Amino acid sequence: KESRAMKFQRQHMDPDGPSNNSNYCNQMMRRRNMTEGRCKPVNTFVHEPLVDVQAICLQGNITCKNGQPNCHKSSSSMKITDCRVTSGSKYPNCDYRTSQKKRHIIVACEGNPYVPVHFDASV
Ligand code: T3P
Repeated sequence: KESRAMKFQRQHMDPDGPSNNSNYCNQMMRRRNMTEGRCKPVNTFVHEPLVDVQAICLQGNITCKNGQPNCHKSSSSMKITDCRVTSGSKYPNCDYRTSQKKRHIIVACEGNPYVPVHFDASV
């Protein structure tokens, strides 16, 4: 079974990306299996080395949106792409808007090793 840490990597890690095109989210959301059963409404891909994203778990500790204490905010801004489903998108034809940004990211970490398992926000 896929661990929560592996699920984070599937849903949120693309160190070598993005291929700079407006179809990035349409392609990646499908390729990473986030368009099965429904179109996942919002999802962020991070374009930084995995070790740098894992290191966020040792950086500023903050409260997550759901009230849990295990969120961490990156000390540097990171290259990301936000994917947001368009208003006209109709499952199973999931249509996304692609927006590239540089932001601090907030992830939830769990386990031993203590690694990212959820993407909480970018700021
Ligand atoms: P997950 O917990 O699998 O990482 O909040 C619901 C989902 O939306 C959650 O999935 C994270 C995702 N999300 C992003 O990927 N980027 C964002 O900026 C926000 C707000 C949510």
